[in-house]
Amino acid sequence: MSPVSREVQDKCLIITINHAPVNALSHAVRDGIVAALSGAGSDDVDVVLLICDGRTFFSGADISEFGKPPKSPSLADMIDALEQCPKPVIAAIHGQALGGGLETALACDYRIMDASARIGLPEVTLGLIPGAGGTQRVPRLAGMEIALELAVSGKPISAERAVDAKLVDCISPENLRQTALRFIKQTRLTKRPVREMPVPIMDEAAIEKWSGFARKKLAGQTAPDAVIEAVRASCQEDFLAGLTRERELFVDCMSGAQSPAMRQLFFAERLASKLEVPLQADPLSLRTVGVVGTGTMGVGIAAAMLGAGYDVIMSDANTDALTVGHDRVGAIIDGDLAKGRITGAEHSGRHAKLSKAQDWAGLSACDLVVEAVFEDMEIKKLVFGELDKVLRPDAILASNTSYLDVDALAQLSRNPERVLGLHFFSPAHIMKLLEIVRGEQTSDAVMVTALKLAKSLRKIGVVCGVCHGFIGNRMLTGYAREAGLLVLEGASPEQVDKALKSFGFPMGPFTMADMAGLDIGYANRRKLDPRQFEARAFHVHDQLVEMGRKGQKTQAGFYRYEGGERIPSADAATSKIVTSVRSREGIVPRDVSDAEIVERCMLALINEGALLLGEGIAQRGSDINVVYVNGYGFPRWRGGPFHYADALGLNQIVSRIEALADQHGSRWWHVAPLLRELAEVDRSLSDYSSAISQSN
Ligand code: T1G
Repeated sequence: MSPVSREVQDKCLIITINHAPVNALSHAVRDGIVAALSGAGSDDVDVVLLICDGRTFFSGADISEFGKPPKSPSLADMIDALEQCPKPVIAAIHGQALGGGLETALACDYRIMDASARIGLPEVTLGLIPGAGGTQRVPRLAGMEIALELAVSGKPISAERAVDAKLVDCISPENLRQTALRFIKQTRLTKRPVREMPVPIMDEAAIEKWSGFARKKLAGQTAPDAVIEAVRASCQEDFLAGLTRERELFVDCMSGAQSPAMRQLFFAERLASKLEVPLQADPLSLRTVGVVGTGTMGVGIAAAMLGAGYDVIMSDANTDALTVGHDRVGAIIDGDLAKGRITGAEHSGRHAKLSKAQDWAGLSACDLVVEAVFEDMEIKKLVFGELDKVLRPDAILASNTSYLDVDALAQLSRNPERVLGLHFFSPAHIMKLLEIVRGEQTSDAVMVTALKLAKSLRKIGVVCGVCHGFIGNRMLTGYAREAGLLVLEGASPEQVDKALKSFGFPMGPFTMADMAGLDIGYANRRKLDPRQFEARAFHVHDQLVEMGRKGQKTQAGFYRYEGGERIPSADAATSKIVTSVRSREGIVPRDVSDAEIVERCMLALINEGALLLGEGIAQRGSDINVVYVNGYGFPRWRGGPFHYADALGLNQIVSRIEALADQHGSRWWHVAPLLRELAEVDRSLSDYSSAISQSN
């Protein structure tokens, strides 16, 4: 059945689209709208109303159709049909009109928008540019500044801003359909195609501003420059020439390597929070969340929970720390109000939902408690033991541990099935990634509840099994190991950081280590079995810590940080330490190329990821892309470690790892069995799923 229906009411042809889940402009929708418009020529029709059922107006072109043979009518054909319709067309927008959805509305003669709706051009987040006239129509209606803001930032704007910018004619305070029909009755409607509006005035200042934004915030991505070029073309050429230029630039982006990488991530991020083997369990109800430990992580977790509407009770053995932590959460709420992110009502509501427990019993009403105390198993065991006594048997007990054995913690509970890991990433109220660590005994109901919690927090919940470091931190050990060994062999920390920053990371491993605190890794390594890691790779790290150089927090680590600033400067003291460690190890430094740095760090990351995927710690390969892009700064336009590996070619990776084993020994350089297996049958790491492999 077609997702497009039509009816004529008071000489108004109402075309209604209902194409779940988000009214993407799939072929059936395009075809249905073009067919419906053919009825507009009738004398019974004076005007056309285009409106969507469901939760939103068109969310854009159907991304899942990209890369497949195009099916007519194309989006451009549909947009032409709207613009050439002999009767005035009104678009009624609710939810979000995004990408091709907004471009469809711009091909209409009038636009009405629900007060809570938003419009945007997010194509750049997919490595694309608007390809259906958006870069030409928005500047004609609203000027270059807003066109560049929408198309380069990719962020939607509110109905209020849309009306101010003259992209939309009026806001509907309530029932959108009634408002639209009333507007039609009260307005002398004419055809007013945007393409006939005057050529926009060039705004070089806006181009410079948004080019600077792209260089800073979207470094390495090619779509931002392409979209700026397309918007620029709207001012220099007639409409059709501008449309042609937009099309050329769109095709360039579509056929490049970055868009497939970013589109793959779009779907991977939505797939990550689904279980390969669905669970038949209902989620538990969550209303009150306890957070134990009020350091940076605890504060972020509390703020995130408040932002999702939960009541939050904070607890800390140290009452001063509890007061400080509680006040820091309050400051985050106040900051959100000051920045206009929340309303006054939300601000006071969040403060009202935040409280402090004076003792363990103060947490007894919690439906979920997340412990975010110091990363020490003995301390965590103590906390779990106390919580287990005061919580209801069906209350969920979660650890925010980033490495430790969740199963060992579960053994301390009378109800181990209620225990799991919820590994947040700092700052927890901002970072989107949440590793949901499933213990051996974690119940289905707790897992389903955790996935629902992640969605309510607007985080990407990635399910993983129990191992040291779960997915992200386990892969990080290989990456950090190679970085450390490369410095021993002859590279400087600055060179390693620079090479990986050029690859696309926001910062290199040594800058990151300084930021996290070198003493954290130092303490963790002392708890590990020496066979579990390459101690040599961290001798410089250890010596720095023993000298009191713990990183940013002490204004010196691998780098120096002047005057409390966070800007790293190379430090001769570090070079001296590197030299002394090399001579102590009997290493004669050699030239190390940037290419070798990138290769060894990437292959270590990929191989460790393939090991843990083969062990079933991750459900699927694409989850590892999601974790590394959203938790560790892997460049989004490269799609994640496994997308990058698939692009390099798994056979190439296998042979390079074998060559590195010949050169550096096979203690760490041994090809993961799954990697070798997939290479042999020419399959993809990103597409691998443990469930599929079990069924095959
Ligand atoms: N195409 C296909 N599927 C889509 C889709 C789209 N445009 N948008 C969402 N989905 C699926 C998604 O995969 C998920 O599927 C379900 O809908 C719910 O999505 C020519 C070239 C609209 C803000 O970039 O931003 O137009 O997992 O979980 O959190 O110039 O979806 O349920 O199977 O995200 O409520 C431009 C992308 C396309 C918008 C809703 N448009 N979508 O968020 O739900 S390119 C976009 C979103 C284009 C033209 C260009 C969000 C949303 P499943 P969800 P949500």
